[in-house]
Amino acid sequence: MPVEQKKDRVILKHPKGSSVEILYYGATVISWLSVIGQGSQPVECLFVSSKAALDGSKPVRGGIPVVFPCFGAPSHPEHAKLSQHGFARSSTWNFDYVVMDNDAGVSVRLTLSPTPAIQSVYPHDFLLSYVVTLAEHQLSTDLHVTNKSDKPLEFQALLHNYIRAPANEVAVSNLQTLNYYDKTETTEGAQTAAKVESREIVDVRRFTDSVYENAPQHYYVAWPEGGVEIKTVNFKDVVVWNPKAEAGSKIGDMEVNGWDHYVCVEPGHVRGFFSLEPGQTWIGQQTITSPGSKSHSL
Ligand code: TA6
Repeated sequence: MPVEQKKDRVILKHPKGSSVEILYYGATVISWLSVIGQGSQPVECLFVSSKAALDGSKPVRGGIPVVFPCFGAPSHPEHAKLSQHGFARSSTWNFDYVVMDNDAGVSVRLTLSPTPAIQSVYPHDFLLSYVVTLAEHQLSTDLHVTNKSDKPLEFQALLHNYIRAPANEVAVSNLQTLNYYDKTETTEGAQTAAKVESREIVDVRRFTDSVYENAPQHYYVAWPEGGVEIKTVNFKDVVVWNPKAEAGSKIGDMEVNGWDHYVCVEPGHVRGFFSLEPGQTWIGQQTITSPGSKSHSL
């Protein structure tokens, strides 16, 4: 069955063996099993902490959380009542319909409209839709934001990818010469000055929390036994994050040494706010390809 709807999630299965699992809570992709070689067993490409809550009690620690309408601590006057990373990842989305179901791929659409809980903290009328598409070796996740109100909707959006990888051997490329903001140096809310990325290859051997601005929207995340390629549209910025023990040990739902098993490479529009005119729709797209990932055993 290519699309299996369950009580709290939907599971997409590709005829060649890959699969993806999406919780309705947060529209959070919590598993992407991708087939690597012909006839090989699918490999899990995403990291979810063994201590993650999957019952809707709090945002999932791992997978692909959807960040909207603010990234990080709220800074926009309209976001004053929101929690870090906004409400999209902690709201229950609706299964809308199957977009595609054939040998090329399986795709579903989920939606989120203002619930009473959202309306109590956020003044805008909007429609979010999230289209998740599974191909044999690729996962695409597209966020559509429609402004249903009569005034401009100013937002940030980001796809918080937890890529399963041996963190100390990861190399993220295509970031050289970009301006970035080092959040490991900021105190609460303080802004750091921009740095310029001088490295051809960015690693996460130490605590890393870097917000790259005006990025190329095409990244390689490589490690000795595999890697993924990320291509995006409209996500002008990208964040690279790994808390290491320094910050990771303070994260309540992070498994012990969990930070050794992932790197977050997060396409977003997070420097500044996108202003969406009434009635208009903005679409941020990403496609992650697992060309040669081999199993990364924990
Ligand atoms: O995207 C990186 C980041 O903004 C880090 O600063 C860290 O806070 C991470 O997100 C996780 O945030 P969370 O609210 O999920 O604990």
